[in-house]
Amino acid sequence: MGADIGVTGLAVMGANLARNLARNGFRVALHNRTVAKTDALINSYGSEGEFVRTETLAELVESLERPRRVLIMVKAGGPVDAVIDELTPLLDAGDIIIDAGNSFYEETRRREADLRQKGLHFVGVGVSGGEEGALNGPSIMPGGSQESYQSLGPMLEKIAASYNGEPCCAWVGTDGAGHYVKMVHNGIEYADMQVIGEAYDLMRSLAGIEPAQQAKVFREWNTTDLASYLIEITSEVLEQEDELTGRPLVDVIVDAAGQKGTGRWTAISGLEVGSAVTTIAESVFARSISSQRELRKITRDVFPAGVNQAVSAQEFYGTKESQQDFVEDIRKALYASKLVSYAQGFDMLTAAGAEYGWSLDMRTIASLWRAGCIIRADLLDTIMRAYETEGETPANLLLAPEFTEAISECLPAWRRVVAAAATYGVPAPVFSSSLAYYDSLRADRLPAALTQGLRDYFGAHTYQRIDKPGTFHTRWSEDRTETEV
Ligand code: NBP
Repeated sequence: MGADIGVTGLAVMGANLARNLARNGFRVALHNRTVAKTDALINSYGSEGEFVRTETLAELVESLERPRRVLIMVKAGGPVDAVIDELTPLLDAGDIIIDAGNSFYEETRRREADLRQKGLHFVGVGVSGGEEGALNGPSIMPGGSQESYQSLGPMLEKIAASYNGEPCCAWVGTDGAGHYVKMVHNGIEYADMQVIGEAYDLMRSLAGIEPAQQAKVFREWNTTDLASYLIEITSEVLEQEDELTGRPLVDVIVDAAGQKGTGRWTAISGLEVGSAVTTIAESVFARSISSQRELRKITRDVFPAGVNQAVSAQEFYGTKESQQDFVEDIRKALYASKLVSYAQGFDMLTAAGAEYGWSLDMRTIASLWRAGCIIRADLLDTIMRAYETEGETPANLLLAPEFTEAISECLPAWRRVVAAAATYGVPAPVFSSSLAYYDSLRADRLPAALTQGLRDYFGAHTYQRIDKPGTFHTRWSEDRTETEV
């Protein structure tokens, strides 16, 4: 009997996915460029299920049932192409190559089109949940052809996380749709972490609440509509004491956030598909600024930090209970900003669906993120409800009744927090830009009218009028009369 699936690339993610497949009763053929990794996996976990050891890709392909399914889990970029190039001549029409790494969706689209010509299915699959998710049940976002999902879907659904008995895995759309959805997931993840970071910073800088005490605050918040995996683990990180110094661990960690690229891709794609993902982009920039440590040091010497920050929330609010009020305000600002980041994420999915011809179902996408992945949150149930009624999809998530209500509820607090941050010089880029996004969407008039006038002045870019159809230009350098063009 041949193996049900082959996995090539047995670093942490591939090894854990292979184990997950085997634990779920699938016969899994294993391959890794460096054979020692294959042996290490079999030696340590061989008893978990049925594994077939192979040393070459030819052997891997040889060991599989037809249609063959080969899952690639190697480093994104060149290595994926290298493996595909070696695999392709070994496969037959109808076989399926699956790329479950964090590939850029445009590369997935290119690879899919290329392999389709050769009669092969290429399925780009977004996998979220890190190492632990890969082993015990990740959130899985497959793209590729619907036909390939017939063969692959049941396997993926079996190893995926489940939420109320429903698998967090469903076909999301053709070619690169799976990797696109995963990319947007990561963009939202960047924003989720940044809003949590800003809440922590404001509580610390303006209300003097120490990390251990904040751990309790976040634990409490995890019982509110903010309930989510990231809020839960924030309390664990904040209460951790450094073994070496006895200080809160968060105080000895270098304040420069790393990034592997998916957040940046999300921001770039937002620009490309014409979706204003300001909150997500701002989160990416916040990480970039954090990493400019030398520039930050020089700037700090010129404009010392903390000079205007050493104020208590009492000064800002002027009441005795102000610290508690301030914390509640921050919770609301966090929630409202989080809603904006999800609204932007779904807005860009809608725009990308139109751009790339994917029939993305927003309700399904929200359902996939409810378990197994990093952004799992109670909020996703509310988002699903917003997309529940067919034909009544809100133009923007903020316009779904439950969100409209929540935003109105949070708004005064949100404004107070952004004002406090600006007044006392604590950076809160995402709280502020989310609020600006909301205010921009609801403004009666935007200064874009003036922008259009300026563009017409220096570049004859023309403008439209509010009172009649047509395109107009004012002869700025001549007699300043208007012409219709
Ligand atoms: P890595 O991204 O560290 O890649 C290591 C694997 O790639 C090894 O198996 C290595 O083989 C193989 N490889 C490389 Br490098 N170049 C190769 C080549 N030219 N030909 C064949 N194999 C090659 O592994 P990972 O951290 O397990 O991640 C795998 C994928 O999953 C990535 O796309 C990653 O972004 C994505 N992902 C990771 C996480 C996470 O939490 N780590 C979460 C979600 C998605 P070797 O052993 O011979 O060097």
